Amino acid sequence: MVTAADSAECDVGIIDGRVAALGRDFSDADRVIDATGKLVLPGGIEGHCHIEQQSSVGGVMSADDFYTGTRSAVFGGTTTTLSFAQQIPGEPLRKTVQDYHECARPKAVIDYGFHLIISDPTEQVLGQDLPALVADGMPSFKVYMTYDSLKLDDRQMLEVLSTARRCGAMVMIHAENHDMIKWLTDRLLSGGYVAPKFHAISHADIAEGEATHRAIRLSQLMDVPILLVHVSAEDAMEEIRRAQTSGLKIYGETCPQYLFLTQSDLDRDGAEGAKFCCSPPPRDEANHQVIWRGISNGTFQVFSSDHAPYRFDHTGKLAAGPNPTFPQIANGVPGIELRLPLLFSEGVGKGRIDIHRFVALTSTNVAKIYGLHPRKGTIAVGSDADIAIWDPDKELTVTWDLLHDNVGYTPYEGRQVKGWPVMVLSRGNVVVEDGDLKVDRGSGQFVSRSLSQAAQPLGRLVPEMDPARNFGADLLP
Ligand code: DUC
Ligand code: ZN
Ligand code: ZN
Repeated sequence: MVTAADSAECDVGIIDGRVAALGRDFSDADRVIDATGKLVLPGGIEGHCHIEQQSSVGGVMSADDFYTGTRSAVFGGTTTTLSFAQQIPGEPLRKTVQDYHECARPKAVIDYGFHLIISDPTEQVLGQDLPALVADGMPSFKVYMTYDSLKLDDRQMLEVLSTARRCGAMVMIHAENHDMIKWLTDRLLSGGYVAPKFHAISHADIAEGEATHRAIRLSQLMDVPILLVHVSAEDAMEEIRRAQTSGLKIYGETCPQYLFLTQSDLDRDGAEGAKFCCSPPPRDEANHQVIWRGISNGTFQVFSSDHAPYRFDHTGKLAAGPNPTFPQIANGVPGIELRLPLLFSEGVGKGRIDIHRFVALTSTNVAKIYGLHPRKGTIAVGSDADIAIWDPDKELTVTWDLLHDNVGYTPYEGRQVKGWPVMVLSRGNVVVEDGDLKVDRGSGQFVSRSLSQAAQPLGRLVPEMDPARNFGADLLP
């Protein structure tokens, strides 16, 4: 049995869905699962995925609903998902969230929660709706610095950060410089450079670095922690590292596509490259090494899939036609099922990280940052019995046929992996066993989350925000 901190050769006793005891030779159980020779780990927590949500480009619906999305997650060792509830401008935020609840409740096979996406931070939203939803167990939201339909300007970002500080919520930030991307896109299109591979050129590495720097400074002015999501490259990563070294509460997330895919994957025949278009885009092998460094030295606390699944047909990647120009392609790659096996195989298996860091990155830190710990993210007395039993020696060649999503392809086709979850429990119920799903649709439950320590302000004010040094002006929320 392994957690982020410890390992022990022991039995795990489960009563009423929770871990009741850790010890030896618990014999009088209704059911005994023999995990000899296996690793018993906390179930993964997927902190970033898009399920039954429209794409930010083209507005197409994701290929996975809450049934196929959570089914795919659990076969890969994940027992909780946090997907997004995306604000629809003009519609009350609570109504939007209710709609996502209605989608998830009858379908999810594991527990789930929602982060809010705020694209229209009106006074009503910031003053009333968001604080109410935070109090209702959704203490995290995402904002975008790019995409025409989602982008907030710096002033709006400050208002959102100020609200987060007031309510104790965690803000996730998609950091890319919108105008750099737009300018590059326009120049590429007018030069006739329209193929999917030019998506990677338009979303320049320095556009991510610049916006990451700016997001950190905005959060510093407001004295509120932030989490930079889907970090792809050295420039952005070093901004985060520098901020952390100076003592700021800045968190970082990265994803499999920044370890295993490159921009060359976008350079395939016809529209095939569209399968690999995500934002930020995959970079190059040198950046893979950099991202591994950030995973092993603790710059990244969270490893997520950013599962944003679109089929390679008219419902998804090819919604604009069989040969879309790069800005017409829905952004995102699938990965919810392979997130843990890829990191286990290449990280733990190849000695880049130890098993405790693996658990921290994929489960415990996610639980801590988003207010799920200690109920989830660990195996401890009183925690939910969300458990993945891993065979560390099981070897597989990835092919989409093995997976349980509704996407029709995987960007990781043909990769060899060693280590696979062979049995998965959610609140003590066996969900996956012998390659079969053992529960019905709707067996997952919404998890109400609490405020996390990670999201609470540092209390370190820049001079201009500090009444002791700004002639007594009271500016903070
Ligand atoms: N941002 C995400 O978080 N996911 C998919 C695409 C995007 O831009
Ligand atoms: Zn994003
Ligand atoms: Zn995403």
